[in-house]
Amino acid sequence: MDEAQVPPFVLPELLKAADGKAVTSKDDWRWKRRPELLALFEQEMYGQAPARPPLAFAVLEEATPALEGKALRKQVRVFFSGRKEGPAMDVLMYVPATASGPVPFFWGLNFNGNHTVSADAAIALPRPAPASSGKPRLKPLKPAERGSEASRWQIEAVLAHGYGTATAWYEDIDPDYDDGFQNGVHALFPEIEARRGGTTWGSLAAWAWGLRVGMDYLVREPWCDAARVGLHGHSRLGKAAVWAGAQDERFSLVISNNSGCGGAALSKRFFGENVGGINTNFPHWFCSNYHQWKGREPDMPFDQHQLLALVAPRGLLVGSAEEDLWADPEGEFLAARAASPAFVLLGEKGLEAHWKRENSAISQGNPAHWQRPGKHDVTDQDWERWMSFARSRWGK
Ligand code: GTR
Repeated sequence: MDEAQVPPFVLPELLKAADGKAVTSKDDWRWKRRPELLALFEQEMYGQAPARPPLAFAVLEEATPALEGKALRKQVRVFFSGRKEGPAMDVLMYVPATASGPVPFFWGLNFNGNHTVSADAAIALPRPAPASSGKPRLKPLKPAERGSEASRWQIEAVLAHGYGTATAWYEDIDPDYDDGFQNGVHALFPEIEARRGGTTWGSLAAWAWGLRVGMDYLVREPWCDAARVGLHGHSRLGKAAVWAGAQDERFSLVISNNSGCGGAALSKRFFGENVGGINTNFPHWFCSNYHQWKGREPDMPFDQHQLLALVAPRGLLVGSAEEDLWADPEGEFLAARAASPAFVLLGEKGLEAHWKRENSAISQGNPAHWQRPGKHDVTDQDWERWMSFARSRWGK
């Protein structure tokens, strides 16, 4: 990965509609440009998801004191079929024990099961994936240890700031391997699978759909102040979070952490992971139309700044890590900056900073970008920045 190899590139227009007319007002954005960009990303990249089911859930655990009295914990199974059966995700929630009413929530998927986000022994273990008629996994899942990813969740710190936190295991929504879309939520829609084509949803769209189903639950959850839900995701789950947050305006802010190619990073910089590589390594992530852009980044009629702009005027924080070159920190920053005119059009401050290779400061305004030293990960420093950004949006 060599910065000198980055080709010259021109980004597709953000504030010009497909008919060539300039987008100059909030109404132009809302009624014309935003829907056309959403359709573009749906058709060319992530694929089209079906309507979400009517909410169906079962309480697995009622409010229970947890974390040495600092929290209340609750666990709820949210079904994807619209009935209390079939594929479902288990949502784990904590709120501060001192909360006297609904609190703002952070909501995000985890990689290895709810039991990894805290050493709390009462967290239900993941259920084994149901037997599927698809391709079996090449490698079985490694059993993950309780609390093994606690550093990525910082639950005590989140609670100390007065916020709630909710998470579910992403493989409850769709197992992350190329099985021909026979398992997970794809299997719930055989009529879609029977005519799978270029715009049919892949796994990222399924995870994004699951995040939105989770929001369908959170708006009904008495613990949650549904007007202040921050959606966050790291890496592939950052890609899913950005797509869900772009589509669903109920999320008051969106945090993309190290989401890279197919997430916050510009594809046309062709630095780090690229469209060819990601589709070869993860053929099930995107819709098959996206595969046609393998090696053709210069011809792509869209790029990720246009996706980030769909979050406007809600809060958007793009997080990068200095050593995470695979995700292209500079491409993540430049995408946020190129998305900024849409935020400004909608009354936000925008992102005016210039790129710095070593830049551990958060840029002010919205969208915001933050880069910390270190590797591809989520750290306590990230969470402190996310929470100060949330505080700037949500108030006390
Ligand atoms: C990598 C992939 C990235 C990123 C990452 C992750 O293998 O190339 O796009 O998604 O996995 O999710 O950890």
